[in-house]
Amino acid sequence: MSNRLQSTILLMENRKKQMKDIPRIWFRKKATLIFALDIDKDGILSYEDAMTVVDRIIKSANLKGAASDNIIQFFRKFMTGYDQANPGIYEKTWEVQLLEVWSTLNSEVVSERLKALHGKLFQTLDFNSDGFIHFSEYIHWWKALGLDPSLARLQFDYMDTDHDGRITEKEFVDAALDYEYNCDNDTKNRFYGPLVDF
Ligand SMILES: [Ca+2]
Ligand SMILES: [Ca+2]
Ligand SMILES: [Ca+2]
Repeated sequence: MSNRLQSTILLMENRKKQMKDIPRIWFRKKATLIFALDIDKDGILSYEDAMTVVDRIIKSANLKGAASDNIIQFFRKFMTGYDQANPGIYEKTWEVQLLEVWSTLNSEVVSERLKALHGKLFQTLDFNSDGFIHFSEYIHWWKALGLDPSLARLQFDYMDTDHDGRITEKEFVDAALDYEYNCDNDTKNRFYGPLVDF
């Protein structure tokens, strides 16, 4: 057996073992996230996918000026930043992307970055910058991901922990971080829609 083949087999076995270590619920949540954002369903979360989401939001919410610029800037910066931090990540399959995310999840840098990232996402989805995401704003994000609009209210109410009918930045970021970290099998968090099963 050639050395190259041997190391490929080793790598695949390693990967299989690593996959087994990941809690199934976490795996399902992240797979759901990737499937939702992988707009062209080619198995790879790419820059083009992200830009399609942006385009859909701008069109459906009829965003103009600063609101439209903010969302373009956010996704552009996020996708290029992610690519710089993980060179070649977009050429990798979602399974490999997931393993990489899992292996870095517990670092403090990553959790701070996730917090900041979702804070910014909140700000871009708060189209009128009044400090709250109202349901009328939220629905555009949900629809842009190609999710069933009739399920949007469930997730909105889940995030709205003080039940005042609007989402603050803290409520949004808490829900996003819960989605990243909580491995409770009964979680009701559907940040990226109904969980995929496989
Ligand atoms: Ca894709
Ligand atoms: Ca708002
Ligand atoms: Ca609230």
